[in-house]
Amino acid sequence: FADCEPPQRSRPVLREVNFDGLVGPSHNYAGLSFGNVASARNAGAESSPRQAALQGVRKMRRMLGLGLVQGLLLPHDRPFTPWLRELGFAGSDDEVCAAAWANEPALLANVVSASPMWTANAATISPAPDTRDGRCHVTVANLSSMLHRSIEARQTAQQLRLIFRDRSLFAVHDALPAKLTDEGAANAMRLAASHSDRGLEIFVYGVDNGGKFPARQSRLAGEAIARRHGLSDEGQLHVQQSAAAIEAGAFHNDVVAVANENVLFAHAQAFEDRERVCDSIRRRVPSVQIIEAPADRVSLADAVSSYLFNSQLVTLPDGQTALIVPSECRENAAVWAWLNESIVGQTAIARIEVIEVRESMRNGGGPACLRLRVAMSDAAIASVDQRFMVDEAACDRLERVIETHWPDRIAASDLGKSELWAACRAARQALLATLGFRDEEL
Ligand code: SUG
Repeated sequence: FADCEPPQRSRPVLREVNFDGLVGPSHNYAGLSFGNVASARNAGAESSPRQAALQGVRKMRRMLGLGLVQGLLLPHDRPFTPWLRELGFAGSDDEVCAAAWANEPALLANVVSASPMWTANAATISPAPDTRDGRCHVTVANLSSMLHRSIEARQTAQQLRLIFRDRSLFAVHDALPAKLTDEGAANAMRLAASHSDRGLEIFVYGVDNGGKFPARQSRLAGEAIARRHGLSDEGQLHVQQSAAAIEAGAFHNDVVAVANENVLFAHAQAFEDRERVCDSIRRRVPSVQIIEAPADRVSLADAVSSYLFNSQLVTLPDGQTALIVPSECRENAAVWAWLNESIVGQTAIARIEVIEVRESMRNGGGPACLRLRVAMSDAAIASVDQRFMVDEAACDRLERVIETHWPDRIAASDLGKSELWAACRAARQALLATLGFRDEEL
């Protein structure tokens, strides 16, 4: 009987690839992100770059073990002296760093930061089914709200152009002008019947209205991205993040909401105009399942300290939806009780996996911050530069290079030491050599 049916128009099946940021050898706690309460709380504490990077690789292994497709983005060149040279510091690399440290330690801290590890902030992605020309569009984030993060765009663009090199399948756009503050996929969500279907892309922006913390994503940035990516009017929604969420320390939307296929998992106070937002989503994605945490079960403070919504919400190969939560969720009684009593098995979320990314969490970066998700067809996956794809053997290689070269500890006073700068450069060189990159490529 099936044979008599008209042939279905072929529509490629898309799978989500998570590109995790490998934690760089300079990972430290410099308290650089105003409005990010974890970054402020841990300012000056001793970090462990080696542990941080190993935690990241273990996370990638867990994802592979779940049958998911995994990629990675590389740590940037740190300390990034070209930026200090633009500010007028001169001499050898070490002289430039020493002069910056003597002049204003914060300047050096900016170019030492390992912040490119949070690849949810690398770019905004519009998968092929959503765009006018049928290509996957990528806009590099300018990250212009925070000085240390504004340094990232150039090196990020370079990597993304290497990865998504097939121009018949991908379009990589440069960052927007700095005034249109843009923090990438951390403030964008996509809802669709499935990854392969045309989706609704939700851009979440903040408004500065005299609160104590800055809004880091502008409405104009989301609108510009939707335009340059060629999204239809029905395929985009621009939503205001609630001022209460920003004030509680949700400096990105992905601290209070996450979406996957037709599931939206969010705190009830994530958006400014909750009813209207939910209504328009339901109208445009009829199959949507909205799972909300009520404030009387999970307060905004609990959401921010546990990073419940910074979990990865993923579809497993058997079709089940899993929530990959940071271990801090298990340590928060309210969050853990709510998840187990009301969510797992009672909603679309069938399963919870707990992972440990404590070193990153202490800078305000949970599991979802550490990954850039890109829904791609198998042909598109095959077209990417395979040096950025990760399997078990690649994890082995990464662990070996991290164990050999990543600093064990970094204390605040180490940032000004030439031994640390040399160690960071050598570690990155060893990584690039291990993965087969030539110097001039990155
Ligand atoms: O931009 N922390 C990052 C954390 C980014 C988390 N990303 C997402 N939510 N998607 C930030 O605030 C702290 C660096 C320091 O203080 O040393 C920092 O940059």
